[in-house]
Amino acid sequence: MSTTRPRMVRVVDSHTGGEPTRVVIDGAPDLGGGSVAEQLEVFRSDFDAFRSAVVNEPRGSDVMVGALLVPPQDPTCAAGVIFFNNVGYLGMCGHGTIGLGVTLARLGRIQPGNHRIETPVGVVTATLNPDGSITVANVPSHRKAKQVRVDVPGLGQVVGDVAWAGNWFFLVGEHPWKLELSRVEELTDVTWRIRQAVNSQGYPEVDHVELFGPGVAKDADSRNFVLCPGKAYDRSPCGTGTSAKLACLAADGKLAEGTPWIQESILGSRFVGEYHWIDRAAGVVAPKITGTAHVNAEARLILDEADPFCWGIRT
Ligand code: PYC
Repeated sequence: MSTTRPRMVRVVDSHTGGEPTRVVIDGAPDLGGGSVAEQLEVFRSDFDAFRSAVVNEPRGSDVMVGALLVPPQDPTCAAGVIFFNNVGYLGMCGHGTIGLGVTLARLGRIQPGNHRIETPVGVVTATLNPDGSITVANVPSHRKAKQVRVDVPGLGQVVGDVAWAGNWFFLVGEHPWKLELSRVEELTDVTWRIRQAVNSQGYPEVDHVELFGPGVAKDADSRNFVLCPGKAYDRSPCGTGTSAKLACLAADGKLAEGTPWIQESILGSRFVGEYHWIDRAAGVVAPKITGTAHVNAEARLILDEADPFCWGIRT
């Protein structure tokens, strides 16, 4: 039996289109200040066990995304945030920013209007709209490589674009797979193989893979399946993934500036995206994503050193 008093961590859970976010609001380690990018490095090197304790089993699951509130360095920001998952850290997280927005609104920490938030990859803006939805103005996004051919063992050649939108994506539009929830195991298997091939064939930075197909709802422009870095699939349409799609559509001249793009997830939940050019010649866009989230738990996590799985099950 441990004599150390268990540590208590206050969290608020929400889901955005089915994808969970767990915001840590109290009991987190002190990361020492500085920019949020600098605080992420301290989190990664000194407190990675805390990440695992919050999101991994037995308290969390492979699909859980954590959000650690930290002091922003930028004085114009309402908050700083570091997003993390079952295997590490995210640059940005669109569904997580929407979850963070409804969480802060529930706690009375933000009112309707615009709120700047510092992330490790730049400042984003979360707008709490009068109807309770959140619009996220994401970091500048661009396509790095068009129509990259990769040889995927067991699948043959797959062609896709590489794009940055706060995380790195490989986006595949032409493929034989049906984007249906009942096929999640097959979709996970193929996107995992694609990711490994993309990583070994020139793009080691890519850690998300997206398959696109036609929307199922009449008004949807597209449906996607998004594989996240730790092999869980995104239940939402993925905010950074939808931003990456907007950057590719813009670069191909397939979607006009300011035109709404309805992106469905594999569950049928949706984000509405649009973009504006930042630098047309360089192909850099400012994407915006609107979605809704629902708070579904407020809890205190108990971190008891006497618990053999206090720091989560790490694979
Ligand atoms: O919504 O950007 C997103 C996201 C990234 C990973 C999971 N969700």
